[in-house]
Amino acid sequence: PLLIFQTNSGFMRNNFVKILVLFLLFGTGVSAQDPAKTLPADLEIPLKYGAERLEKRQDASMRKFRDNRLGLFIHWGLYAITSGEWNGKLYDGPSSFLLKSANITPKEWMKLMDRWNPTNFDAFRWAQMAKRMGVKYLKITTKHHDGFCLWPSAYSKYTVAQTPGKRDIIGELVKAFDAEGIDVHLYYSILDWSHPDFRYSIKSKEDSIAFSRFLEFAENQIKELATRYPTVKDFWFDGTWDASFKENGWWSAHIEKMLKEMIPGITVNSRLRADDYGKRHFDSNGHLMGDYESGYERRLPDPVKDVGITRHDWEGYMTLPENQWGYHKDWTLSYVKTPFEAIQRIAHATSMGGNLVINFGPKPEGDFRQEELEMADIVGKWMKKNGECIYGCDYAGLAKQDWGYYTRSKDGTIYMIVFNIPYSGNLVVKMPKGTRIEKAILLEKGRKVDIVETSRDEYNVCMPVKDPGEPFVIKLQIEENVDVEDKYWDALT
Ligand code: 2OX
Repeated sequence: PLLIFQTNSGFMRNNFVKILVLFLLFGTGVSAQDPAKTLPADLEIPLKYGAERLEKRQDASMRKFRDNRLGLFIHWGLYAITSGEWNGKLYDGPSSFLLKSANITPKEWMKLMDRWNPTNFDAFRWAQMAKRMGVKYLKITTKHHDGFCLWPSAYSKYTVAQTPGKRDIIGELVKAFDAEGIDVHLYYSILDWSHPDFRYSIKSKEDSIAFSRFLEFAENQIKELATRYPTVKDFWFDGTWDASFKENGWWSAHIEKMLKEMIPGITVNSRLRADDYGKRHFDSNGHLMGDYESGYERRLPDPVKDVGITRHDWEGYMTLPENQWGYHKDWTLSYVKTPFEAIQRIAHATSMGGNLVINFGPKPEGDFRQEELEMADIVGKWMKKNGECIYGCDYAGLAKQDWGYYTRSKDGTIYMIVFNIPYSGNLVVKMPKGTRIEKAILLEKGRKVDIVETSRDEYNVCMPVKDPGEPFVIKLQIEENVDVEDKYWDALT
């Protein structure tokens, strides 16, 4: 039926066809996070605010972003003071949503500012903890949805400067983390519950004028952050899902361009971006906007079904409880992930060519909770031993096996990160045609591990130890372009 339309000429008709084709290909239910199906070039619709490029960025800053692999998210703000409780009632949703869930007015909420005085906050201690944990970057909330700013912004009256604490939290963190050689990424929420000009949708001329003023305010703050903290490596935007924002895709393209002019090499997340038609993350032609996909929040891509994500850079986000970002006093309300579960997610992300960011929500005084310190400690110890299978590593291109995850280093070494030990004691590896496993070595002890070729391009890697007591890593040295003697018979079926 499409061919009939295509015999008609004219630009409008042509675009109509393209949009129709887009609709037929993508439907309407495709989530922004789906690795994109792409169109043949001649079916693409012209976009002013779509993707900047079709391939991964390969410059030094992007390579550093990618090689970092493990990051620490910190959500800190007034919600830490409430710790999930309002007027004696405990709310089990995210403490950072208390303003909404407890129906608190911004004016009432901002009275918490009188109690912001984090006397135990020591940016250097935070940086040392991050170093011990093995994270290569920090993502810090400069302004969360409530609008409270952790830096003394000239454009808001809701900032640290108007609290008893006074200190510029962002400034101190940038200084301390820079000194430790840990990259700093700035989180900024567009969604703002306390700014009078914020709108969820544009229903009138007045809304339109107010939201334009709001975008100007946000731009001023973003510019202010980039000017005050020029050593930061990334801006991470959140709260961009509302209709008002989606109708202003031009602004998101403008902000990306502005930041890239202000701070050469800077990276921005796909969540910043909407295109001409309000399509987010991936543009109307299916191409990733921003520098990396940022939709895997509190979940990770399926290692088999979502393997298409390996075509893009991406970053996933993990909370310790089911859904708490800021400090909440009661962690019995949901399951809390253990350090080994976090380590499994780190391996999972790297094995699919992505980064993992683990979130902590410090207490109002500036201390981390016990569970977080323990997480930092155990993750750090594991990374210290096994980090070479994570940092600088990528998708290995091999079929997922039940024992765990593969990663591949730049020199071509394959890592097997083993989480599940089979009863047989044999770890199955299926190699591509024309390659051969030359040698298998236990990463930690450097000891040789037995390998048995079991059939065409298939091997058993024999379990080197009975119970290692923690996830362990086997390195495979691979020989490529080998002419394998054809000793196997294919089945006739
Ligand atoms: C989810 C459902 C309804 C409204 C908002 C959300 N939401 C908020 N999803 N994610 C967020 C923010 N992103 C995380 C990184 C946190 O900052 C969280 O507040």
